[in-house]
Amino acid sequence: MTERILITGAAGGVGTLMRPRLAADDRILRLLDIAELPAAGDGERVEIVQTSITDMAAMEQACEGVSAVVHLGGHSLEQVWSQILEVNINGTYTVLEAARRQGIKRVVLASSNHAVGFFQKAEGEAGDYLFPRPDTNYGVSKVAVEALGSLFADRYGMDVICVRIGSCFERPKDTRMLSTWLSPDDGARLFEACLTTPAPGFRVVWGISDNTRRWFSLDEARKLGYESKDDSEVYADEVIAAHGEPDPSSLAQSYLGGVWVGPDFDTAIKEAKEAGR
Ligand code: 15L
Repeated sequence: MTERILITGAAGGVGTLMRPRLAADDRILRLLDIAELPAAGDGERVEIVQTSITDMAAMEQACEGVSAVVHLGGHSLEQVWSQILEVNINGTYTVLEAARRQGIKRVVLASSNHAVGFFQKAEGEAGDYLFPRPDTNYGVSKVAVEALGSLFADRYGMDVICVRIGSCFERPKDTRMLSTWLSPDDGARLFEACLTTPAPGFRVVWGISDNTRRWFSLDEARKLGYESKDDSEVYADEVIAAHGEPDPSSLAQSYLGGVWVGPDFDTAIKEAKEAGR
């Protein structure tokens, strides 16, 4: 039987990387984004929906005939509070509620390392279910995303898996990413595990590759059946040649959230200055 998976934020960085990798013969990908998406390629089994994740009627329609949702939509970087509140927090509520109304049983939510960014690396390997310690408005939204997922799992018996993604790019871009990298192929393996593992209930797992320098636990992700096949170490020489040896005293190396814990990401103060307060 052909299944239909809805991917929100399909035009974004992770969505674009997942589009070819989550394709399967017995699957239609319904790709949703507020931005324009590339049309279906030759033989590609996709449906394109251009709408906002904050539009309940549109999301209910987008959830029709869908067996699971991979929710990647929302701002992927720090933003002013009003944007984070509307797009990331209200948007996630809307996706979950639309899914519930359409009887969808499984939702995979993109969370982030920035939900726990103020934890120091010196505190040891970051375990699964680390208590929230967000580093930014964006980080707070990811905590809220997880809380919403928990609510919908407990109250409505939905399976909701929150993936605290490290850094999902084609290749690690700096020395921090040698620790936080999730290769696109591993990302697809992890999302497949999230979609297929039997009756997970509510889970919070790290989304990273089995990097030699990784800071995060893979235990809970492995329990879902995820097996990483990649390691950022193959890029270590070229990354270090370009960026220098990692400096253990830098923000990038001492906090899980890296430079996001620093003053450049203090959005409230920036907003106040802009408003002349
Ligand atoms: C994230 O959550 C962001 O969406 C992404 O752009 C990266 O900055 C990543 O975290 C990271 O920490 O590397």
